[in-house]
Amino acid sequence: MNHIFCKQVQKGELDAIQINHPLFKATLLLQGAQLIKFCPQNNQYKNLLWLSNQVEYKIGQPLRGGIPICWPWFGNLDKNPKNIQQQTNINNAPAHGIVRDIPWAVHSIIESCEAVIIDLKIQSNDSLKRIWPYDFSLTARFTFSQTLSVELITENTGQSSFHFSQALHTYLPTEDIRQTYIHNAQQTEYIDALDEWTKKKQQGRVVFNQETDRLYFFENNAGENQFELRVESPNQQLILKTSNSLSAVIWNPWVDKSKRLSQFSADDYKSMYCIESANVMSDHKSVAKNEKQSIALQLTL
Ligand code: TA6
Repeated sequence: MNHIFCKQVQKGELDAIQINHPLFKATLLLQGAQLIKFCPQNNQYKNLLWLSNQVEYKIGQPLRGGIPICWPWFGNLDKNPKNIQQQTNINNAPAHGIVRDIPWAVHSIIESCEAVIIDLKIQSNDSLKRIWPYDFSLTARFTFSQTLSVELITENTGQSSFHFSQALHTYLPTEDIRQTYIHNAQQTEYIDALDEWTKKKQQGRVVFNQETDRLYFFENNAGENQFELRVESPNQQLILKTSNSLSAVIWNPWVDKSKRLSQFSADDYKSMYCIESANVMSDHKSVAKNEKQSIALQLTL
C-alpha cells in the first residue's frame, strides 16, 4: 500500500488500514469493513467511536465496538419481514447477517489534504450463495475529514430482485450513560424489542435508565428520506445524520445483558450506547436487478 496517509497494519489476526492524517487518525479493519477508530482533530484525536477494551482481533469473530455492518438482515433473521426470511433456508442464521466477520477487499483509496476516501468491497461468491442465494456487490465508502461519513451501497448484480434489512451498528462513547440524552425523537413511534416487540411512542428525549433495545421509525419529512439525531452527553454534543433511511435502533445492554455479552466488561454499559442507522422492518429495502440502494451516516461534533 503506497499512500501518504494510509498504511496496512496487522491488528491481532486481522488486516487493517491505519490512517494518519493531520485532520484525523483512523483504523479500519478489512474484516467486516469495520471501522474501529475515528479520532478527529476537533475531538483532540480521541476516538469518536466506542471500542471495547476486551476486544479480540480474531478471524471470523465479530468485534465489539466501532461500526459493525449488519447485512442483508438486521438482528435475528426470524424477526425480519417474511420476504427477507424466505430468501434463505439455513438453520441457525447468524445474527446481523453474513458480512461482518469475513474479509472485504480494498477497492480504492483517494487521499487529499482535506480528506481520505476509502472504498471496501465484497461480492457474492459460491460460499456466500450457499447461505444467501443472490448475486450482489456491496461497497462500504468511508469519507474521513473532521467529520465521518459512511455509506453502504448495495448493488444487485443478479437476475432476480431481493429484499434486505441493514444497519450501521454504531457504538458511541459517553462519560456517563445516565447523563446521555438523544434529542429529535420525541413523538416518534418505536418497537420495543424487550417488551414483546410492542409499538410505543417516544415521550420527550431518549434517556437511558434500563436495558434499551428499540427500533425507531421516523416520519419522512418533505420526502427527504433522512433524519437527524442530536446526542447530548457530558462534555460532548454529537449530530448523527442518516440518509436513505427512516429507521434507527437505539441500544444499551444495561446490567444483566452486559454479563452475557462477548468482549464486554460488566461496567461497560455505563460508557457506551448504540445508535444504529438502519433499514429495518417496514423500512427495509428491495432492489431489482442492476439496481443500487444505499444508506449513509454522517457523524459531526
Ligand atoms: O442492535 C441491538 C442488538 O440487536 C441487540 O439486541 C444486541 O444483541 C446487539 O445488537 C449486539 O448484537 P451482537 O450479535 O453483536 O452481540
